[in-house]
Amino acid sequence: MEFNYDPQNIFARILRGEIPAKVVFENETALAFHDVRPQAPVHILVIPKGPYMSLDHFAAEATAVEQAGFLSAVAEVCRMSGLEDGFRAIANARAHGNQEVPHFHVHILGGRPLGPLLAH
Ligand code: DGP
Repeated sequence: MEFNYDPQNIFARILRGEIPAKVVFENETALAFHDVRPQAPVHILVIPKGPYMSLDHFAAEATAVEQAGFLSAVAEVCRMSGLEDGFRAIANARAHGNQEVPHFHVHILGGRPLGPLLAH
């Protein structure tokens, strides 16, 4: 599969500092910030700083350092957000995944019981 990253997507613009975000954590390879339309008491997005469109793109082409940095950011966000009772991590991809922003991101949701995985 060929991945064509759009550098004008909204998360690329957040990474360039062109639009603001409520950043909660940052390291060398990843950034975490509050989702603008929260769907749970905790709703944070973790994104890599590199130009990857989706989880499968990131898994296929990101370096080991980028992948480790990203997972480390996820761990730190969970630790700092009081998610001891649990959370859900969601990575939507492309049309069937209902992905709105074509820059890879993981939603970290929690702070209340989240119910079943999918609404039917
Ligand atoms: P997805 O469907 O997985 O691509 O979800 C994209 C999420 O990004 C959605 O929950 C709303 C959020 N979002 C969209 N635009 C912005 C923005 O400009 N700032 C922030 N913080 N979140 C955004």
